[in-house]
This record gives sequence, structure tokens and C-alpha cells, in this order.
Amino acid sequence: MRLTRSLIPTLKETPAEAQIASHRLMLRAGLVRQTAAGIYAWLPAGLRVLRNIGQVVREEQDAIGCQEVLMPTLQPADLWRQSGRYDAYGPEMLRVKDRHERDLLYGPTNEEMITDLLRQSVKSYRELPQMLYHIQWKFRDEVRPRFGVMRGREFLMKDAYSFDLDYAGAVLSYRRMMLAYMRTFQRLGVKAIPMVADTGPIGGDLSHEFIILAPTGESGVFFDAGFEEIDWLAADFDASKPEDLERFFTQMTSLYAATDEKHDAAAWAKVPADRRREGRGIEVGHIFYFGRKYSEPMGLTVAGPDGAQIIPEMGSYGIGVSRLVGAVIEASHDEAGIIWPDSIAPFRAAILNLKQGDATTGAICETLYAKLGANALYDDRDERAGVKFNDADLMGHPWQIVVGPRGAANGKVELKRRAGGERVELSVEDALARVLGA
Ligand code: 5CA
Repeated sequence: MRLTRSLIPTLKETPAEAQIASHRLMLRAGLVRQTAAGIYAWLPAGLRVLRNIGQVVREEQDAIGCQEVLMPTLQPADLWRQSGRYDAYGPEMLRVKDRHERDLLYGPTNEEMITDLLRQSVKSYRELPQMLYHIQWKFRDEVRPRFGVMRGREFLMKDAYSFDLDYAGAVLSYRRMMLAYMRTFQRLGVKAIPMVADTGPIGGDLSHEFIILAPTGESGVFFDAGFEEIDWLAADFDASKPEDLERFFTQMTSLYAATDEKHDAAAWAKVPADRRREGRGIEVGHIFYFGRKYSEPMGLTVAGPDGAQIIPEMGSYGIGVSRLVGAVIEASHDEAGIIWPDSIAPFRAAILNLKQGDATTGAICETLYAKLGANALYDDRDERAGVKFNDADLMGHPWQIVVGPRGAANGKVELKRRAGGERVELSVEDALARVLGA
């Protein structure tokens, strides 16, 4: 995109309403604008990040055989009356009536709806197991929406649901999803650590929160250094093999990790001192096994091999896709601005024309822009170099290709890596190769 033709309204001043870095930077870099308390419009650059995160999440869900669907945002209240949650949910649920006075609600999550869909379509044990997900907007009327998209009222979630014939099957689905999550977060360029969470009324030991390390996080965390060392993408775990899932789960749960609420001093003392890590974190995912909590009251059954009815065992698995935009920024920024991981940056590179109107720099910039296409944001504004440098740092593109008149006269550009700040002078071809190769 050409910056002069784009709606990327960067701000020099820090907006007064923003208390934490990611909220400030998302407003200053022109990613989002608030339209009502806890509700945001995604502007072009912000939407690209949101989509990129969604795409990584999608690919890793698909890779474990989880099928994508798209359920509506509006749900009939009757479904929630069947599970008993319509009254239980309280004022966080946004309730609306249609013109026929029928009760609807804006979905805060989709357990009831997916259970209803399976109830309509699945009749035999042969049709299970099933895993389904969607990436859809949710609404929760939070009392205190804050920190920008991190605690919004309307927010984008990936929510997945598993249906198995028995507990052993449900455990496999749970572990498979957990492996997909470790891969997903690593691809997003963040360190996420799974921590045992409260399971609520269902009990059991199968609920984990995934916490990204960031100094401004809401919860204190304690964990074994092992979590920083494992490369989940390289690790040899086949998500379709029960023995691999067992090995994966054992390795992961043998490492200590807990939020401050669940911290166990005795277990912590057993972690070798040089492997103890403490920090703060942000919850970006949460997974649950809950057995027959919805299938039973809602009457989801399938015929077993002997004709007897089986009530499926379920789990649900959430990732905060819009929250992740803020959480990644919390984990990856400096005083100058955002430092996007390559995998989710809105643009791979910014092209900075330091002398707008100059024939030589203009020609080089046009060449770069033609080759990079949608990967580049071309800063073609008639602005001082300092303004362009500051905005590029603020927006956090992994690469900046700086085209100044002196280098341009010799066919050279300067390539800057945002993350480490290194700069090198290169030919146009070499700069392109670096940017596209990374
Ligand atoms: N039904 C389950 C799993 S699908 C569920 O709703 N889990 S949840 O409540 O933990 O939400 C899943 C993820 O959504 C959270 O881990 C968090 O990352 C994100 N999330 C929850 N509430 C908000 C919010 N108000 N704003 C932004 N993201 C949120």
C-alpha cells in the first residue's frame, strides 16, 4: 500500500485513555479506533494483523483435523434454556428481542449451539469423534472493559469443540488440541506457557490456561525454564498417534508452571534454582474438558455398536484472537513502538523514500514497491526523514528499506531490521532477496 492512499492514522501524542503499552501503540500506530466502550473498529493495518493471526490459528487447527465452520453471532435463547445457562449467565450476556418478541442473545461462546448442530446431524458412534472450530465475534458485557482489545466487550475468538465416545477419547482430543496450541503460539512468535486452571463444577485435571509472558501481564507466573527451551515445531510429535500425544503431555506436564493463585511452594522448591523463572503473563487461550455437561441436558446421543445410546464426552478450546494482537505487542515492543514478529506483521517491509519528488529515489522506490507488492507499505508522503523513521519504528514493520539520495545515486539502499536495529547498505536486488527470504 502507498501510505498517502491508506487509512493508517498514526498519532504523535499518546492518547490519554490508554493505560498500557499495547493500547497506546495500537491507537498510535493507527491499527484500531474505539467506537463504543470495549468495542473497536479495525483499520487496514490492524485488520491485516488480526487476519494473519487468524490464519496461523486456522492452519494449526486444520493440521490436527479440526474442521472449520462458521456459526452465527446471534443465538436463540431457547438453546441456552436447555443447558440451564440462560439464567445462570447474568448481566454479561447481551440479550435482544427480534420483531416477533423472540429472545435472542449475542453469543459469548458456542457450546450450546454446536451441541445442537451435532444433535441434528450425528446419529451413530461411527460418526464420532468430531472436532470443529470457528473464528467468530463474541460479546460479553464486561463491567470494566479496559486495556483496549485485551479486555473488550466485542472480541474475536477461535473456539473449538470436541465430541468423543468416551473419556479416553476426550483425553486424546484434549492433548491433540494442546499440541496444536503450543505450535500455534510458537508460530505467532510468542512464548506461551500452559498452566493448570480451575475446572469449575466439572472437576478433573483437564483445564489449562495459556499464558504469554509480558511484563505488564495481569497474573504473576512461575515456571520451569524448560518451557523456554522446547521447540514445539521441530519436536517429533505426531498429533494422530495416541502414544505421541501421551509422550507430549507427559513432557509438558512434568515441567512446573503455575499462576500466583495456584502456586505451590513445595513443588516449586523441587525445581532446580537455576531453572526457576518468574514473570507476569496474559491469558491468550483456555481449554476445558467438561464431559457431558452440555450433551446430557441437551439430549445429544448416538447409537452405540450394540444399539445402546451413548452420550458424547465434550471439550471446548478457546484462543483470544483479537486479544492476541494486544498481547503480542505487550510482549514485543520498545520505546519507539511495536516490533512485529515476521509471521503476523501487517507489512513485511516499509519503503522509506527520504526525498519524495526526487527522480532517482522515486524510481528505486517504485521498483521495490512493484516487486514487494502487498508485502510492502510505501511511505511516499512528502514528510521529513525523521517523521518517516519514527512512524516506521512505531508501526513495527520487521524490515525498513531506506532509500536516500546519496545511496540511490549508486543504486544502494539501507536495510534496517526493526528487532535488533542492525542496518546494512545493499543493492536493491540484495535488499529484496533479504526481505522476501526472511
Ligand atoms: N467456551 C470457552 C472455550 S471456547 C471459553 O469461552 N473460554 S474463555 O472464556 O476462557 O475465552 C477464551 C479466550 O478468549 C480467553 O483465553 C481470552 O484469550 C479470550 N477472551 C475472553 N474474554 C475476552 C475479552 N473480554 N476480551 C478479549 N478477549 C477475551
